[in-house]
Amino acid sequence: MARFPSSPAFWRSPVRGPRFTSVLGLVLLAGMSVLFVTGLLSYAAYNPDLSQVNDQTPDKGLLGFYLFAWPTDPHWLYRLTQGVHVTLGLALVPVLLAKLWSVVPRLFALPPVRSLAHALERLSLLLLVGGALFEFVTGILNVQLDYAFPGSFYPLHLYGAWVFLAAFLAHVVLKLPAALRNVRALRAGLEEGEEQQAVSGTLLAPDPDPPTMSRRGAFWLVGGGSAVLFGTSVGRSFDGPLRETAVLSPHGGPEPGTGPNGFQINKTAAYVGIDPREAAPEAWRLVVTGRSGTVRLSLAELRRLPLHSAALPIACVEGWSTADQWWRGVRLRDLAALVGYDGPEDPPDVLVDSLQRRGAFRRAALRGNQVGDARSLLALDVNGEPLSADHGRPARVIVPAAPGVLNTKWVTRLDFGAL
Ligand SMILES: Nc1nc2c(c(=O)[nH]1)N[C@H]1C(S)=C(S)[C@@H](COP(=O)(O)O)O[C@H]1N2
Ligand SMILES: [Mo]
Repeated sequence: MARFPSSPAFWRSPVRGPRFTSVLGLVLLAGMSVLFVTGLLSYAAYNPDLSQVNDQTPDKGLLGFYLFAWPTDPHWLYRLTQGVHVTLGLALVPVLLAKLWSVVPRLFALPPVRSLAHALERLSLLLLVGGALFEFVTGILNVQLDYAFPGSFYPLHLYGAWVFLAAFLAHVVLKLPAALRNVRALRAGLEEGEEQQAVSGTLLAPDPDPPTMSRRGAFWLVGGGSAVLFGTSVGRSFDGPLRETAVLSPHGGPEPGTGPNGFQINKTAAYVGIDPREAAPEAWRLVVTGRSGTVRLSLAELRRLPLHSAALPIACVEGWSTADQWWRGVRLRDLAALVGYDGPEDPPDVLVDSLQRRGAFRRAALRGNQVGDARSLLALDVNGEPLSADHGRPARVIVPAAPGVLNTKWVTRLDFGAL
């Protein structure tokens, strides 16, 4: 019988046991909760309910119940929430794998279904394990491999998160009491005894092999794996030599070089097919539309409007971000005022269009609270120099606290109040 995985005696690792599983389970309970919350925040940060332009899951229905106007303060908000989401997600990979390994005998236990309740529990486990693996795989592919998906990442990762959450809640309700009991017994230094075995069924190997590693050693291995992933990822949220430590992370794009424009680039002008003639300062025109009509501005005319500065980061959904850069340009709200929004009312939303004709990204919608912030700019300069071609020359949007994807580069048109 011991030759078949359905027999408890088939599983011989002395590391397996309710305590090992419980400790990992509690770490995942805390970690996955943070991932879930930061993930939902990331979705809200896109202004998905503002315009179809921003959102590719228009049929999200009730799942959008919690959406709110993403604030512009503190200006590093998305840098923090998304840095935590991606870095923590990567660091939890060893914990997730160890947890799944620790309970794998359960997968084979016979009979497969003992009762209706047992059948429902197994179904929830299928959704739990499937959901967790799906979220980790789609998330990691997105940050490592530049959106390698059939269809869009956002709906897959969003719907997957809700399926996972439903199963996760059921699992926590069923298992948390036993997990806490096991960990308390561990801390009290009790021998792993009959009670835990009764609670947790087949996890302790009835006929263990001699240990090659203590359980403490196994915890160190998992924790060490997490620490290595953390240490080789966290640098993507910083500039300079720290970014170089993010050896497992693609650095977000081509090497940005040095000088005022020497910070992270997502996609280059050449990559997205920007025609250098269209983006040339003499040929380029900005079209601004609004309540009172349409205004066309050359770059020289734009530079004669009041110019303002703001220190703001770029924070990408992929988890990397830059430190604050000094942007200088025309306030979005001043441009809105040119086309009829100069009264005391709330600032309008805006649809931003770019010169880009290739690839998925061309346009973005910003909400009134973002347009109205004095730090939201149509930037012409960064760190004291005109924007480089790759950072969006001649003009790009920069908004405090917003995800990088809303900071449209190579802007050609702003439609205020159009949504
Ligand atoms: N037109 C256009 N604007 C764009 C993008 C793009 O692909 N095309 N990428 C966005 C994304 S996803 C990010 S993270 C930021 C990156 O800005 P940077 O390359 O200047 O760092 O630009 C945003 N603006
Ligand atoms: Mo991005």
